[in-house]
Amino acid sequence: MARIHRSPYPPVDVPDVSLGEYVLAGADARGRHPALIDGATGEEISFGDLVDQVRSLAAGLLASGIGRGDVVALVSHNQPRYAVAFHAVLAAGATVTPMSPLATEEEMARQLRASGAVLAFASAAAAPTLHGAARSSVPLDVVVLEEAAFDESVADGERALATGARLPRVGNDGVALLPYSSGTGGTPKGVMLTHRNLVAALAQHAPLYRLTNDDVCAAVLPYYHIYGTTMILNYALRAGATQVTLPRFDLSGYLGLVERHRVSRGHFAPPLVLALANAPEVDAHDLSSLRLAMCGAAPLDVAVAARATARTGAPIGQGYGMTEASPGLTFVADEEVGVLSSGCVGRLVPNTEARLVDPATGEDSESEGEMWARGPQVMAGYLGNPTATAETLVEDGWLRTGDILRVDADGVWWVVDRLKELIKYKGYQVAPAELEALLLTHPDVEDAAVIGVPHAEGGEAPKAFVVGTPTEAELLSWVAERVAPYKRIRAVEFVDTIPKSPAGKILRRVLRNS
Ligand code: 4UW
Repeated sequence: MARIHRSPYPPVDVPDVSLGEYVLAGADARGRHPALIDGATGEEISFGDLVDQVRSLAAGLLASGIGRGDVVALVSHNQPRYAVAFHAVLAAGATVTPMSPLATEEEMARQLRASGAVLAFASAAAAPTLHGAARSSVPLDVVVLEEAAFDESVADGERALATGARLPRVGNDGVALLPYSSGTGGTPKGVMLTHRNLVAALAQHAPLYRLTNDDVCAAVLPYYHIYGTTMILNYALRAGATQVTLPRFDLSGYLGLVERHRVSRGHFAPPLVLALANAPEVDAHDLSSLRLAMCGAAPLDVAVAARATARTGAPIGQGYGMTEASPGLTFVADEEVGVLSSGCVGRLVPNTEARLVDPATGEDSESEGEMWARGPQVMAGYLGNPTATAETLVEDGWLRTGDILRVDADGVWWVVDRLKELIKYKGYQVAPAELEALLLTHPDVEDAAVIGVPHAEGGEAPKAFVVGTPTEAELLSWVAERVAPYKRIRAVEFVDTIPKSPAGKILRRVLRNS
């Protein structure tokens, strides 16, 4: 018998509007209030300017033939224009596929091909790699966010609007965002998140995560990851809060930014909490503006969290979820941060149900098992991959998370273990299957398997077991040339054979215990 756990919060209404309409609803009225500030250059976009630029760029995109059904890649570090490009693509009726600007040419080419992207917005730093990807396999135009061509597209659109061009009604049933995730196994797949999924994700947090237009957020976690997209970029825009962007995380940059801009709310991942807990320079900064912080994307060590709180003054609450759930499933509500144990991940967000299924028996368990979740934030499926979709979205719309969770009698949840193959390096997804496939293309590698092992800075990191003759140093640098930095293999062990089941499946547990 299914044992269904339900959110303790009253259901929220998920309005029937597009993501852009929902997120930018109050923006016009906010006028000159700063929406986004570039922490590196000081460049600022107000809410009023953001709406104008989004509308103009959307009209420019429509005039150049981009619209409903098209996919546009967005490949950039955090900067204010990220928000303009993101919402303009959506306002034109098209879909954003986000990607790390540090991805290699082959990684970019793969996602461009798989998503069918017809245009890309890129940061100046990512543009050369993207041009390379476009030349080698996927012809597409690249508009660089920091260059004049971007301003010209906005100006073209402004003229088009002035002479009567209209933006389409976007609705909420289409795919707004197509991030890539390996889900519960295999290689990265396009996660189809509809406008409705993403509006729901924001609406579901509204009673729990109370940002106002007095809040200032530091956007250091990348917008291209679902945590950054939903919990920072779109949440802060909807709430009228100001977000200050940093191109990449470095502790000094972050601390200086909190102090200078009086950042009120922390959006953390475990490596940032670790740095706040340990680095001496934290004490040299006035962090008194930070009133509350959230953390997610990977397991948080309770002792480390307590040390970070002691030094910053900000209690830390966790959220838990995954790309396939837009991403939030559980969350520690503001008023319970510092009240509930910092090791827990809070309660089920509104309109969300969960089951705990024993992976050994397939039976529902009362308090611990693989979490299956259901709610309006759960993806429509994987693009062009009905097999993976059917394995992940099982009967009656339950999303298999691939994580083992526990719930107590008060409805408070803990992440206990990860069942799926995914490795999380600093909160970023690393798919073992992707690294294994790459290793097998090395001429001197006969067989290979990859697992996650504990890593001081990254939480965990990929380790390869290899049958073959290359040296460790050679193999590490060969892989490093071919993958984004966060996917690098950090250790190699040479073995005689890779343990496999009779069906040929790698026995990772055996490797883990070896
Ligand atoms: N504790 C332990 C956690 C936790 C965790 C995620 O890259 P993805 O697909 O997605 C994310 C989502 C992060 C996120 C969700 C909800 C939320 O409120 C928030 O802000 C505070 C951030 O990273 O990886 C999904 C996988 O990451 C692990 C877990 O294995 C999950 O399936 N994970 N959050 N708090 N592990």
